[in-house]
Amino acid sequence: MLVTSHKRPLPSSAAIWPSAPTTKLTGGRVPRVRVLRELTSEIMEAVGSRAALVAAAVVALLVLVPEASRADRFVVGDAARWTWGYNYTDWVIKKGPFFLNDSLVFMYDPPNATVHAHSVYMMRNLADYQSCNLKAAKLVAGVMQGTGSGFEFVLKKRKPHYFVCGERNGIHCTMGQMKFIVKPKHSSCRDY
Ligand SMILES: [Cu+2]
Repeated sequence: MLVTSHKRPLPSSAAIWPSAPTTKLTGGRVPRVRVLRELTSEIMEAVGSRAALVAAAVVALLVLVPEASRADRFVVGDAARWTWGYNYTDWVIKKGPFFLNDSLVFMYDPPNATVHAHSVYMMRNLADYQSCNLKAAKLVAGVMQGTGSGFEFVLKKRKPHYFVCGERNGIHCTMGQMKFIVKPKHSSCRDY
């Protein structure tokens, strides 16, 4: 029990029964309200740390859950997934706007005899993006990372993200249209 775990003894064993007549507690000299107050403070001390934790958890849930539940998850290309020839620039226009903490899921099969290998790179700037120049690009997900439930990229920064497929020296980017730009907006700009 909470009270017995406390190191100091309670003011009176009868105090755990606030409904008991006050005459039995102190001969009727101490008003019941004082006994109740002592009891309350004892219990508050005993459970104080736990109560604080619970309160903090409740506050955290209230603050975090609505925020987290507002983040959306997008499978890049929807049913087409991450593949040669799909127009991802159109897809972005159709799906946007995107917000901070939304996530993009890249799904693609590992390379085999019949399927192109794909990957995800991030270009450093617009010029590299436009020319599909991969020299300074950063690898985001390799050819094996799009399998299963896909590779999830969470939009954490409010900057333009220049995504491209880096396969065949940029040919998937230039000829295959495997490129798109996402600049997430701040979550407070969300309409709903
Ligand atoms: Cu590709």
